[in-house]
Amino acid sequence: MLSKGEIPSIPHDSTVEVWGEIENELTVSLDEFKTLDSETQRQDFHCVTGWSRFDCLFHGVMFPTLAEHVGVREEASHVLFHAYDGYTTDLPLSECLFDGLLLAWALNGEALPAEHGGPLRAVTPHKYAYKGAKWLSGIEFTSEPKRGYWEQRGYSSSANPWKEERYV
Ligand SMILES: Nc1nc2c(c(=O)[nH]1)N[C@H]1C(S)=C(S)[C@@H](COP(=O)(O)O)O[C@H]1N2
Ligand SMILES: [Mo]
Repeated sequence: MLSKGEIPSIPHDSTVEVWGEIENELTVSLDEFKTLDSETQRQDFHCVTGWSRFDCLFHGVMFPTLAEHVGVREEASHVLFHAYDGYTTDLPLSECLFDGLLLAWALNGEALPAEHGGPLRAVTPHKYAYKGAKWLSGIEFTSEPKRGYWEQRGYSSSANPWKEERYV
């Protein structure tokens, strides 16, 4: 799977809403993301249908950095990522508190191309790639699991590629 539909048109000044079981609900612009600590990581990318892409240089904010910035509450146990094409995908919070989960705006030294989820996407090298929402519009912290787009259609919530967790 690549995308469930067309590349959505995203306003130039688009923002990401961060809400739910956190102390500071925020609306974050790309420029504001860029003021947080960020890093470049060399990552591989595994689609659940079998293809992989190796050695992608992604640059962005590590999820734990954002989690600290917004002050995650004890009640939070899961995260639902929302995207501008209506896509959603969920993960347990414990699986998000991982330095490899980047909220990325650059790929191989260039602004992230729209087809790969620009201006901002999540990348999840420890998970199948459907966990990495392109065209990110929101990050919701919840106290219970809420299923995402593919997860509602039978794909695994944990999606560990090393264990080949594809389906429920
Ligand atoms: N918003 C959104 N994110 C998405 C998808 C999608 O349809 N919409 N598809 C997922 C799937 S199944 C894969 S394999 C990767 C593909 O990323 P790429 O287009 O950069 O290769 O994006 C993931 N993120
Ligand atoms: Mo995929």
